Amino acid sequence: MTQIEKSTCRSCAAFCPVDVTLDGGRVIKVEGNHDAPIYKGFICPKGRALTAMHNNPDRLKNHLKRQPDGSYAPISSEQLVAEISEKIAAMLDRHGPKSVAAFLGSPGLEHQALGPLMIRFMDAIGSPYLFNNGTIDQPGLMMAPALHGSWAGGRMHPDTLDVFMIIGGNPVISKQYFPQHPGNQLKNLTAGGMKLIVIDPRRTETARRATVHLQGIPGEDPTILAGLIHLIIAMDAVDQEFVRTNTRGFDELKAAVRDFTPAYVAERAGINEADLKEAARIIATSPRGDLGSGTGPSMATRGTLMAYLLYCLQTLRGFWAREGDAAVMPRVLFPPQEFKAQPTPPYPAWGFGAQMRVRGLQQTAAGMPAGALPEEILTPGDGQIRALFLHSGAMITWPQQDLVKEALEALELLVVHDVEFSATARMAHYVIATRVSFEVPVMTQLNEMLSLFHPGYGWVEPYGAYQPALLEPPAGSDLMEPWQIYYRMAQRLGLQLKYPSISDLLGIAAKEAEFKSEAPMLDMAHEPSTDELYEMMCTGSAVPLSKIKEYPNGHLFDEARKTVLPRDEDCIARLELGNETMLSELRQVRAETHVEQGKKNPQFPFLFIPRRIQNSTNVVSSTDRTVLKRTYNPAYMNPADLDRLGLASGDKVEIRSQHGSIIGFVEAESDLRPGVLSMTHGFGKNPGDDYDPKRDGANVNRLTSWTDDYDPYHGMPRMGAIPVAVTAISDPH
Ligand SMILES: Nc1nc2c(c(=O)[nH]1)N[C@H]1C(S)=C(S)[C@@H](COP(=O)(O)OP(=O)(O)OC[C@H]3O[C@@H](n4cnc5c(=O)[nH]c(N)nc54)[C@H](O)[C@@H]3O)O[C@H]1N2
Ligand SMILES: Nc1nc2c(c(=O)[nH]1)N[C@H]1C(S)=C(S)[C@@H](COP(=O)(O)OP(=O)(O)OC[C@H]3O[C@@H](n4cnc5c(=O)[nH]c(N)nc54)[C@H](O)[C@@H]3O)O[C@H]1N2
Ligand code: SF4
Ligand SMILES: [Mo]
Repeated sequence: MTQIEKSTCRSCAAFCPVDVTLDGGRVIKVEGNHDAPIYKGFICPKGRALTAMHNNPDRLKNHLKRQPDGSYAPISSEQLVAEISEKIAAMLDRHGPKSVAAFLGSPGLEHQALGPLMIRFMDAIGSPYLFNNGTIDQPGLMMAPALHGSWAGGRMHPDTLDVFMIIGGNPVISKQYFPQHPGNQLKNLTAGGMKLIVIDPRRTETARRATVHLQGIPGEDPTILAGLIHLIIAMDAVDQEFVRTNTRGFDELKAAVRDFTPAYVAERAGINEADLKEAARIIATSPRGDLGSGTGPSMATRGTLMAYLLYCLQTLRGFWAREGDAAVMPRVLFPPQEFKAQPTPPYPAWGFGAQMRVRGLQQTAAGMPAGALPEEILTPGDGQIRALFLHSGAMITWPQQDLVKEALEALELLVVHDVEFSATARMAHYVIATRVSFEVPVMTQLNEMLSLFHPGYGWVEPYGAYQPALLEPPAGSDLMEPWQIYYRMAQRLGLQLKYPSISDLLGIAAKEAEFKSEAPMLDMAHEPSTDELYEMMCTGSAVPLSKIKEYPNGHLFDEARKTVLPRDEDCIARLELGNETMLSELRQVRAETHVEQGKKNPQFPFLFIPRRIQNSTNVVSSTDRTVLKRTYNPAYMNPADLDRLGLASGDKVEIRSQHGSIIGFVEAESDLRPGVLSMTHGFGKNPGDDYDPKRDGANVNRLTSWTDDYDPYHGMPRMGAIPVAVTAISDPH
């Protein structure tokens, strides 16, 4: 007997509603849910691949423990918890709380109780070493509001925009911005008159819809943004009233962009001056707009400056929601919040919280610097990290794979949770086998939280959804949900945990304060269910979780809608246009030559840039492989460059940076700017493992280094605009 149940795909943060066809407890089909609001039934191939995920023959059904000879043997849940707890207790005793670290990667999306329990556990042992992907992703977007301040009224509603500009993001593929069926949303918005400006070295799926596409040199994003700000000021298009009432530092900003003339910017960034002016004209003449950014410019270094300038440009045009506007992203599963047409003042971006021993890095508004983690593990002495709870595909997704391997090997205890024996799981002392999507209840709170830190996530409208777990894990399996390790360790160590709360996941002082309430204590005698934890996490939410549960298709909750209120009479907060650290970095940009910034030289004549692909999210799992078009990640290059090198699509090449090299297969892509090589991450294997580049693809993180041009505050290294050389490899046949 087949039945159709409602659920949500968690394979990326778009959280598409799905119809799951079950046959006797087995998933046989996953389709888009056409009864759900906003999404129009959309799912991508990864959503359909959830069938394969649930029937994955390689799935881990038992926890694993590494044996002295390096092999792995099954271990029961009880034994696993006992052994890990014992080791942690001894370590805390001997080396103190800083010896234990935890890292939360994207699997936190699939397991929403994981992050909150992890925070509470780390809190209880007193370790500040709680890391997440934020500092190898788009940390600038968390630093910028700290440096500039943010707008308590939120952004303008997409349906009301005259212009949307995206710099180095590709929503059609990534769903970052317009997450609910982005292709369709962008089509409708542009058909309705919204102008789209795209800044990207590649003519992307998104750029095809653009009115203006600036196909600039990778890494020149601060230059282009400074040029746009220069033009907006020169065109007298600054929203004077808005700037007078709400900002300070205009004159400093104006002076800092003075020499970013259109001619200079066009020449340096490799774009057409007329196109730059047209982009500025559209922004200048649009009454309503919004500006977004993606991973491209973030990875090209200077991501914080890029994000800061983007905020400044947005503020100069007054592109923030005004009194009386419908507030976007009103709270649904968080306590209600008022939106006001006034600034939220800047707050510290760095200079607070835990200090690391590596390269002077410290806690920031974007979280603890993940960039210091491997070295912190490898540096002997007081404060050395000896145990790591790792919830990510670090062996593939972290920069400088060889150093990551060395660091993970140096740990006394590495605990990884996974659904298969992945590259990262292969490094662990203990692998916690866990439930997969439909075996876990799902709700929309985490994505709502993401929208507080990154405007490209969450729901513009008050959408909320919850669906229960649909399935039991396979018979005979012994699994844990990843949060359970923290609860059970706490039990064994006699620690009292507080109620789980997701809001301090990123450890950001100012944002945290917003939600800080007296957290009650968890019952440490009776382990809660995941559903009970969700209830706790939603305490005081604008819409009670019980109400959300009445709508299996998800729902727009009109009662959660908010209108932007007038400015408080006593509000004196101002947005900062003249942050001295940012403007001095901008002056430094202006003082250098483009060649210095890109570090391009005759030995490394191409710039390597990141991109994402539709059919996998970050690490390519065996489930993703069922929908991948190719088994490897092609090295896309402009056909003219291939001609010059005497290469044709499919040819095998060595791609070399100053840090390492990979084997790739080139592919002609005329949409790519000449001089640029574009390749996705997530592929490859561990050093030393049986490896075939055509079958497994290449780990592009062998081209990166943690210390290459790293941000002095959050530590994110260069992961894009990497100078590389490309040379043909002729295989003997
Ligand atoms: N299908 C799919 N969706 C995903 C993911 C995935 O792996 N697959 N990953 C998820 C994650 S973790 C994230 S963070 C988001 C990211 O979301 P996005 O940032 O939108 O991701 P990309 O699609 O890689 O878009 C980055 C764009 O930047 C361009 N670019 C590269 N270098 C530069 C540069 O120096 N300057 C400029 N201006 N542009 C540049 C690239 O050509 C590319 O088009 O996507 C999420 N969604
Ligand atoms: N060179 C380069 N490196 C990058 C990026 C880039 O663009 N270029 N992007 C960066 C960005 S933006 C991000 S966010 C990070 C992402 O980095 P990660 O967070 O590491 O990426 P994911 O692929 O989402 O993580 C999936 C990993 O978790 C394992 N896993 C563990 N538990 C579960 C589970 O319960 N369910 C599932 N489905 N899998 C589980 C999977 O086997 C896989 O190894 O990578 C970063 N690294
Ligand atoms: S876009 Fe694809 S992977 Fe992301 S939630 Fe939707 S169906 Fe899942
Ligand atoms: Mo990401």
